[in-house]
Amino acid sequence: MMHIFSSITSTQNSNLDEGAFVPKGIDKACPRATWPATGKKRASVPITEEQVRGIFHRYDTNRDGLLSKQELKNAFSSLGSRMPGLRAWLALQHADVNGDGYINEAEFDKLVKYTMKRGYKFN
Ligand SMILES: [Ca+2]
Ligand SMILES: [Ca+2]
Repeated sequence: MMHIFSSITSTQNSNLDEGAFVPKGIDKACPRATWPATGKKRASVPITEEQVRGIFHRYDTNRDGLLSKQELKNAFSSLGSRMPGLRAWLALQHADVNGDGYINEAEFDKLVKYTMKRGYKFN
C-alpha cells in the first residue's frame, strides 16, 4: 500500500540523518496539490518499511544486533512518537517473542510490521 509514495520517499532516503527529516513540505499552501487521492488531508509522507528498518538499525547504538527497550525508545522518539517509552514497551510486548526483553534479528520483522501499522509519518 506504500507503493504510491515510493517514488517520493526514495528521494529522501539519502538524507535520513538525524534532524534531517523531511521539512514541512506539502501543506495548506497548495490546496489543489495533485497529491495522490489517498493523501487527502495528509500533509506528511507515510514512512516506508525501508525507512523503519533503517531507523531501527541506526538506533542499535551499541551494535550488539539487539534492540533494547532504551534503543527502541530512542527510535520511536525519532519516529515522532509522543510516548516513546510506552511505545517501546508495547512494541516489546508485541514483537519480543522469546521474552528476553530485546528484539533480535528473528523478531525484527515483527517489530517493523508492528511499527508500520502505527502509521508513522515524516512530517
Ligand atoms: Ca543494541
Ligand atoms: Ca527477544
